[in-house]
Amino acid sequence: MFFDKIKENLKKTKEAFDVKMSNIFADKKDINEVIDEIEETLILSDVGYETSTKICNKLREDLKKQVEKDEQAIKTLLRKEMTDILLSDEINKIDSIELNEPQVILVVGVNGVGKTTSIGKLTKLYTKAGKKVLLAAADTFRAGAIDQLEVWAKRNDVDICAGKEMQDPASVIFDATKKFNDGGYDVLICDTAGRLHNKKNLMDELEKMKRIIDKNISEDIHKETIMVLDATTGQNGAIQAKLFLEKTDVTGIFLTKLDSTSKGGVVFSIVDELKIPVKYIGVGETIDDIEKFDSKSFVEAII
Ligand SMILES: Nc1nc2c(ncn2[C@@H]2O[C@H](COP(=O)(O)OP(=O)(O)O)[C@@H](O)[C@H]2O)c(=O)[nH]1
Ligand SMILES: [Mg+2]
Repeated sequence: MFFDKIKENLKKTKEAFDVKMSNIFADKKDINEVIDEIEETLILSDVGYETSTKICNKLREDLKKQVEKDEQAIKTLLRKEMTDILLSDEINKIDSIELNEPQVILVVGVNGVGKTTSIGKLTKLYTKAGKKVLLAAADTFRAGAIDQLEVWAKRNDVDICAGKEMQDPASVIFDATKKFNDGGYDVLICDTAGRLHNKKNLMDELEKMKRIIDKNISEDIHKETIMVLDATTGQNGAIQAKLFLEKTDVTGIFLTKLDSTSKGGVVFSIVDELKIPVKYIGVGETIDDIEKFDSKSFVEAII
């Protein structure tokens, strides 16, 4: 079952909520005490202080209005409040990636978060949907990064525009946009470098790549900037994300490594604070370890 698979994939994240939640309800306590402990559990699961408080304040309000206050009733309300955080109006306004639209995707994020791997997974989704995909290896900072994307291109049997080590990444993007326009492709996915030690350069580089995409790719073609975040870094990842956001218009998040972290609660604070939707989650290292993010199933899988 799809749902069981999500649960299994999100095992660590689920445990972080589950075990603590059942302990809360194990001994009979005053309702306020229960909610205080839920709040603490949320904070410990990396939901973030402000977001946890927001969820629990709403929960208190909800509970005032209803008579049922047993474990099941509280959990149902909690699920609703947590789902609402992920589906707030502002987020709904942002379009989600449609597999059917022709599009150009710029993938950004710091080193090691899983950019290249996630591109490999996305490529499989698009090719499975019958789309012709082109990859651009614009992480020219190390030769290894280009080779790594080439391996994913081979695995997916798609074309790739690969630059040389230390080539200006913007020139790789330039070549890729040209090939995309001339070659009848549906989707172009661009890998980028993520070294943070030279932040200004990195941000300037990203801006330049975006300018080239905007200039060379027709307005009718959908453009996305996907920021990849590593869930195991919890609240630090959220801070990292803010740095990128100062400079780039990120349209969606790919949250990786949710299979191996108890800090999956970070999804809630990211969406609540940054107002950017999580579009995909990574739940392992292989090509099929990707899920399209769905707020309701996510919440139901962890609580
Ligand atoms: N467990 C797990 N590992 C992942 C996931 N996504 C990526 N990785 C691993 O994270 C490491 C860094 O990935 P890479 O794609 O090279 O990151 P990049 O530097 O951002 O391009 C690799 O060992 C990947 O296999 C995921 O969803 N789950
Ligand atoms: Mg990489």
